[in-house]
Amino acid sequence: MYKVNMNKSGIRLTVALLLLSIYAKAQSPVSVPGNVKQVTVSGQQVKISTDNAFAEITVYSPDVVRVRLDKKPLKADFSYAVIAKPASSKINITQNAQEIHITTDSLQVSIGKTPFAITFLTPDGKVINEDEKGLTTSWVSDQVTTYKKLQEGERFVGLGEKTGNLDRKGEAYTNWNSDVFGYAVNKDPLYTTIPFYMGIHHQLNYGIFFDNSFQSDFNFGASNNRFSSFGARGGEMNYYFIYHQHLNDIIKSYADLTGYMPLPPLWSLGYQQNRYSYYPETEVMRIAQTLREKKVPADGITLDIHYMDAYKLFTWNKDRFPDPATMTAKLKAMGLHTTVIVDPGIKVENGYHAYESGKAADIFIKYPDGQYYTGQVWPGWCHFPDFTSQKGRTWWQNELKTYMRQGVSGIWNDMNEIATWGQKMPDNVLFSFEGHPVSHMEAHNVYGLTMARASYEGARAEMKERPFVLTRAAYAGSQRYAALWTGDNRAEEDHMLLGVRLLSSLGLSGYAFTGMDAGGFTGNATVGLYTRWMQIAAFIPYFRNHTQVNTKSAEPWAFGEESLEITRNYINLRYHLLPYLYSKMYEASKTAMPVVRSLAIDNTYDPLVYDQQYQNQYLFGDAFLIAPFESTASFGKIYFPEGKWYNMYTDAVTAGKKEDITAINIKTLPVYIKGGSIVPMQSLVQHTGEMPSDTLQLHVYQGDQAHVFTYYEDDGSGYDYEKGGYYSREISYTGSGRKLTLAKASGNYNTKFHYIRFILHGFEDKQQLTVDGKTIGVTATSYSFLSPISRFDPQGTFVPADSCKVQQFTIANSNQLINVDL
Ligand code: NBV
Repeated sequence: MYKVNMNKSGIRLTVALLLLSIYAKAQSPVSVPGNVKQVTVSGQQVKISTDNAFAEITVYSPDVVRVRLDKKPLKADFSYAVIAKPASSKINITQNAQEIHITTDSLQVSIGKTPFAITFLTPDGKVINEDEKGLTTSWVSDQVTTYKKLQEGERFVGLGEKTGNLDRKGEAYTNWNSDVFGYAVNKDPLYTTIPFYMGIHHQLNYGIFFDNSFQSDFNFGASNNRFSSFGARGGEMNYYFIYHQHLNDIIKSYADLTGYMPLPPLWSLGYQQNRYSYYPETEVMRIAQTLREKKVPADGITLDIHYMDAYKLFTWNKDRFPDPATMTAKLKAMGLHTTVIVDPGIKVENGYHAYESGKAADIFIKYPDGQYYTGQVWPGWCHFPDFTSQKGRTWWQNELKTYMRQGVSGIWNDMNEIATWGQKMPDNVLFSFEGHPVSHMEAHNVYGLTMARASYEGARAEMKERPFVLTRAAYAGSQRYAALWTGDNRAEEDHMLLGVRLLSSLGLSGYAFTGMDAGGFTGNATVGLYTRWMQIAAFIPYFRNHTQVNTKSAEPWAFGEESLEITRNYINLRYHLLPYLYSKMYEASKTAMPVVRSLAIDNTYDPLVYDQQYQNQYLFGDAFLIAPFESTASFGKIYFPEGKWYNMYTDAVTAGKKEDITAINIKTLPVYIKGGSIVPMQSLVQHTGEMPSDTLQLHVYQGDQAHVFTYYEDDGSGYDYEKGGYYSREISYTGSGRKLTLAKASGNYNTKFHYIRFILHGFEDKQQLTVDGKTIGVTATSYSFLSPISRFDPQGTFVPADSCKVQQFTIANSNQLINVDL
């Protein structure tokens, strides 16, 4: 206790200041949490009340900590994105007058008490991420934002399908799923909301997933040098902080929270032919036959809105498609799967069965006064199913049945932002949110996710095989249900390159099964652009060619013979690569490692990877370095990150950490293969239902670094793999140790490959080598990834494609441990 000595005027001054501060506080349009008043620790959770807020800090795992904060007591927990629960972890929580301290095996959290502010630190005390002092988290009306100190040299990657650079430093973004027909290359927002990004500074990496479905805003030091921030126009501050040393582990932790993609059916990794729209049936069959006649391998044909009767969902236009079941069966017999587009708008029309059954089941979204919301889209005035209720999803499944029974294999969810002719949908429309009604403001960004969920769960329940589900709108977690494509791009060179960056950012944000409209949706591609785009798309998981109504034909044969030959070459290569791609998709379904893999994942601290002249480069899986350039470029500058890189066509080697200029021609996309890589390939097939030869070609690239490739195979269509019906084996290469080991195969599926042909790149010439202690003869031959392109050589002579000098040998596949001394 101490005594305060104050005269009267002093007391008056103090009172005046106090009143002023109370007044100022009452008047401030910005409120902050203030000082910590009460702390309750229970298990892995700390509950805190401050002067103006309520907080909850929960340890989800040693590397993941969740922060919730609101002006009101926190509501019951609910999320469409997060499926994880906190895992019991070894932690220690202490507190003193200044701070509350949480320690896990991987990180420390320090929560300052005066005022409330959070700092995340490494176990040895380095600051990974901290609230910007003085700003921390604050509210302006209902809008809540958390401000983080901008660290020196900090970079930001991720945030899903966002335009701009790979490094998002200096940019700001908004999340509000939007229908953006023919969007500009710098447009924001686009169709999806994936509020997850990673920060990189001082060799430290962290992830922040801000799980709030209201319209949200991110600022990565855009026109400010003080903070990065994330906030939303309603709801609570609710974010997950993830810390790992490597980006791939951060992405995996994010997927542990929000889920992994299901293993897609093999056919969906084949080439898929789209157009807005193929009709009538004879046209669909003509396309199918031409694919086969022209020997363009393909696995899918997609029907856009004109298959319906007056755009009414769950109907067929009987003049155009008199017998859909027979047509899908004929297509299937040709090795082609049918995907149909579905839009959420259900036409308001008495007697139309989906309208009537929707009303009877009471599944359409309503205004607060109980009247159905009516918005305009393709069929005219429509009601929209509420996919945020089980009732709505069950109704959808019931309607979807018709398609499944008619032999449809894929469901393409379009316009699910919700798009209502580009108009703003009213904020006061209500959604169930699984029985806790919310307004459109909170439901908008998850509508696409819930529709994708309804389609996936509905189709899966009605089919024996795995469905292919595609979505345009999405929220974090949509990867559990659907592949995603980047909507209505333009047939322009910069759009092709933007598309690559969108997919690479989606990959950094836990979305591995992605694609774009190769060739461009709006407008007409030049021959060069189309050809280059199809080459790139051959190295993208969802390989789709699509174009807008009233544009020129855009099938591979529509751009002349030379383009056809080049495009076919790359589609062929894609089919050769299916064992590699399927293994990588399997890996993505288990680890969330993207297949369009940003160079930032493996070379996080290499500044050149973020350089704008190299930021379009990516790895396809872990082996192929793709360098996309405009079709008009005759020279290109490429950055080779650390490692040893083989030109895919010639095997010429470039050392890593090097910038290089290369001549480019339209016949070949610049592709390089990393030393140490293992690439399983198969013989050419016209579709995935066709049996390749029984020899697996195993390409091995000499390199100094050790590498493990997990080979994965199953029936490609059903769910037996979940019960052991798969064939998997680890193939390890020791790098400088020069040993290659194929582990004993696991699973009880019989591989279709009875022989393995080893194709060795970059190894010294040997006539023989040792396999399992026995000597085996090796043949020096040449190998070419593409077939020769001949007809268009100016002299009219046959020009063989570049070929690699390789060494080959073949052995019977024993499925037992195989040791090769290279
Ligand atoms: O259904 C028509 C199109 C579709 O082809 C496209 O892929 C979607 O992104 N859809 C949008 C409706 C509006 C097109 C102007």
